[in-house]
Amino acid sequence: MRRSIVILFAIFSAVMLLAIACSSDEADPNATATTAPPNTVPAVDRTAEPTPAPTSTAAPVPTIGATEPSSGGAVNLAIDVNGDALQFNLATMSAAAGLDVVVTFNNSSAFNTHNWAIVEAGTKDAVATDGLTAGQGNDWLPVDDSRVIGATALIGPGASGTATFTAPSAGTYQFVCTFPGHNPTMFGDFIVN
Ligand SMILES: [Cu+2]
Repeated sequence: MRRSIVILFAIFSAVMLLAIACSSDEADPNATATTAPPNTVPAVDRTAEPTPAPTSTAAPVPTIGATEPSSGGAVNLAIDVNGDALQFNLATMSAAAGLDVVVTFNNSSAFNTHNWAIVEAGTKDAVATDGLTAGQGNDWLPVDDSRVIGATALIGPGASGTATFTAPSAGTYQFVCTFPGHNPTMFGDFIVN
């Protein structure tokens, strides 16, 4: 009897040791949590994000010109504004020397009154300043001024008008709107070739 108790105790002890051993071998959920990689947010590669295109207010810079008379012996050129911005829709116009030129200025602005004048190179701001003295009654243009080769009258929003002149000798001239405050941004080159 005592022997059997010793055997039972030995078996019980073995089972307990086995149980302890097994429990230590079992995967510990807490242990896996501590050995798991830190719960990090994937880094965003911001250099891969598209860069927004810069918003530009620059006007398109097309060119129109003619070296041959369109019809009736005159060159017909058309120009407009860049919406309601104080800009023409053309950066450059051209015509051949000696030709009769008719520039039709269609002022499609909803708000602004403009004019169009071709002037000697480098004089667009001085002409506009002298146009202030001449006043609105003279279309904001100096009267009988040799720097002004041709010009339209003042043209209200939605209206159009023309300037007629003979293209001068070859060279680069300027065109400008002399309405007060417009000449800093509303101008371009008129190339006579
Ligand atoms: Cu203007």
